[in-house]
Order: sequence, then structure tokens, then C-alpha cells
Amino acid sequence: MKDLNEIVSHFNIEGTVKEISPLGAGLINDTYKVLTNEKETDDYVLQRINHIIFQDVELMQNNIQRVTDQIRKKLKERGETDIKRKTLTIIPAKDGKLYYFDGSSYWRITILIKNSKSYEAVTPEFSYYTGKAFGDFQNMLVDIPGKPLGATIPNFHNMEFRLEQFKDAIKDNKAGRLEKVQWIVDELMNRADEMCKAERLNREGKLPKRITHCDTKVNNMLFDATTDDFLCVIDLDTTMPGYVLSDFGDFMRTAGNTAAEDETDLTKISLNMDIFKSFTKGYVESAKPFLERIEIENLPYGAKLLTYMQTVRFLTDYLNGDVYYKIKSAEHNWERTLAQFTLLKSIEEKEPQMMEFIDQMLASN
Ligand code: GN1
Ligand code: MG
Repeated sequence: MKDLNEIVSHFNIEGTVKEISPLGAGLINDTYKVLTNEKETDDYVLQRINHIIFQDVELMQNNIQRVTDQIRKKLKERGETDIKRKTLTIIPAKDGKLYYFDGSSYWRITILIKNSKSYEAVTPEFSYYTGKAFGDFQNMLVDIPGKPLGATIPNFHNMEFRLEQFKDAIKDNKAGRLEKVQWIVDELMNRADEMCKAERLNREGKLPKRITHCDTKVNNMLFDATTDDFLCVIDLDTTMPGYVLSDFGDFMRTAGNTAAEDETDLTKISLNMDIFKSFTKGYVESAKPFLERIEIENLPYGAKLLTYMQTVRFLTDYLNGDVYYKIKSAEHNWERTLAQFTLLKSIEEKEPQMMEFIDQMLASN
């Protein structure tokens, strides 16, 4: 175990360190809470960046700086107060860089947002506010100045690329698990063409890329611990050019699911239509200034696409022998695959109802 105190000493934090302890449940980076002794100073979040996955740390940290600067600017223009709790603040290292490299790992620090909490699940009422928040997040970034943001993970939500990786995993069958999972491989391959629609629409110049968060799990939002008011969107590592369908779809995949991402009792898994409706309402309300009709019409497709993509990604990792996602047991990626596939089928079943809701919404506007 690294001496975390030593790591922290390379950053420009205020105050002295009292305690460092693990924080959160992310599947990629290692996260710690850094408490300081002094009452008046901030506390911090320290992260070891997984640089096998995020290969260009410099680019990623620059993206996050630009994104948070832009959000701060927009919040100020609106006359918002308490801005320090409404977006992340990067604490630079003592050499001025936005990260610290210790010779083998990359580290970064942000201010811990005071009196905040996150949720693993939402009520329909809550999802209306989260919809508004993600719509607003995209809306604030739509006119970010300067050159386009870089892709922190190239082709991250590109379904064609994910299918190529999936096919490689099938071909290589590294962990010898193919035979067992063949039935679901077939199910997924049957849907492959349909799931590449977003890429086709983009090539035809019909579906634009925006700045999207690309990991809109409900636990990537912070709320005020006392009032439950929305504070900010966190985990900005994958904020980059992408389709709005990604953010909408990933929220439905996580918050819209009546069970956890890795639920083993498959009968508990389905898409909660009330959450779909209120999230969609909130999202479209705040993203309206920039959304095009084709983006709104394809929101239900986004829910399907992201759930499909996650099924493919979990199964790819299972076939490769669990090299990407952190796992808690030997079959964890397989359990996740089954859970996501079950959700996919529920979404497919409810697609007509979702479309009906969207049509009504478009007609009344
Ligand atoms: C990863 O690190 P975390 O848990 O926020 C992954 C997402 C997946 C998610 C599945 C960089 O996110 O794309 O949707 O797990 N992030 C990366 O739970 O691959
Ligand atoms: Mg996260």
C-alpha cells in the first residue's frame, strides 16, 4: 500500500491531514476521503487514476478543468451562490500540474463537497430533478469555448467499436468461457445491426455530437445531505464529445432499473416506467434549448443502446478473463451480463410505451 500521506504532500491543499479512508464504489479508479484537522479548511478527495484505462491523464485533467471552469462561469452568470458545492474544484499539485505522478501511478485531488450525499436509487419525483440536472449539465457545456474536448477513452461509447472488441473476445476465448455463454452471444449478435444506428445516423450527418458525461449513473450525482437539493454532477473522467443518447440511456440503465446493476434474482429486474417518464420530462425541459428533434425521438433507443452496450462490455470482460472491471466474485461479470440482458429485454418490451410518451410530449410542445 502506498503512503497516501506522502502522496497528498505533493498537492497544494490547505491545512494538515487528519485521516485518509476509502470512499465510494467506483469500478475503475481508487478513491479516498482526506479529512483535515482544521475546522475552517476544506476536506478533499484523493484518487489514484487507472491509467491503463485513462491513458492520457494530462488530456483528461485538462478536460475536467475546462468543463468545471465553464460550469463555474455559467453558474456565476446566473447569480448562483455556493458555487464551490455546485461543481468540482481541482487542487493542482505543487509543480502546477493538475495531477501528480509518483513514478508508477497518477494521482489527483479535488475538494470534497461538504454536507453532500449520493444515492444508488431514485424515486420518480427525484428522477425529475436528476433529469433536469443532466439536461442542464449538457446545456451548460454546449458552447464551451476553444477546441473540441479530447476523447479520454477513444471510441468509448462507439457501439461499432465495442462490437469489434466483443468479436475479438469471442474469437480469442481467453478464459475458455465461450461455450457456456454462447446462447447470449447469439442473442447479442442478432441485435448488433440495430444497435449501430447511432453511428450510422452520425455518419449521415443527422445525429450530432455534444459534450456528454458518458457515465450518468445515479451515484455520480451529489445532493445536499440536509435538503436533498441537487448539487452537482461528479466523476467527469469521461466527459467528452458524444451523443445525448449516451447520458440519457445510461441513466435509464442504472436509475430506471428496479434492481441493482448486478442483481442475481433476475425476476426483480425491469425498467421502471414512472422513472422513465419523470426523468425524460426533466431532461427535455432543461436540454430543450439545444436538443434537435432527432435526439428527442431517439431517447428510448438510447436507453436500449446503453443497456445493450453495457451487456456487451460486461460479457467481453468475462470472456477476456475479467481484466477491466473490478469484480467481487469469480462470476461477477457473468452475473452483471445476465442482469443487464434481462433489463435490455424489459426495455425492448416497453419501447412502444416509451415512444408513445415521447410522441405525446413532442405533440404538446
Ligand atoms: C464504470 O467507474 P464507474 O463505476 O463510474 C465504467 C462505465 C460503466 C460502469 C458500469 C471508464 O464506471 O463506463 O458504465 O463502470 N467506466 C469506464 O457500472 O469504463
Ligand atoms: Mg463513478
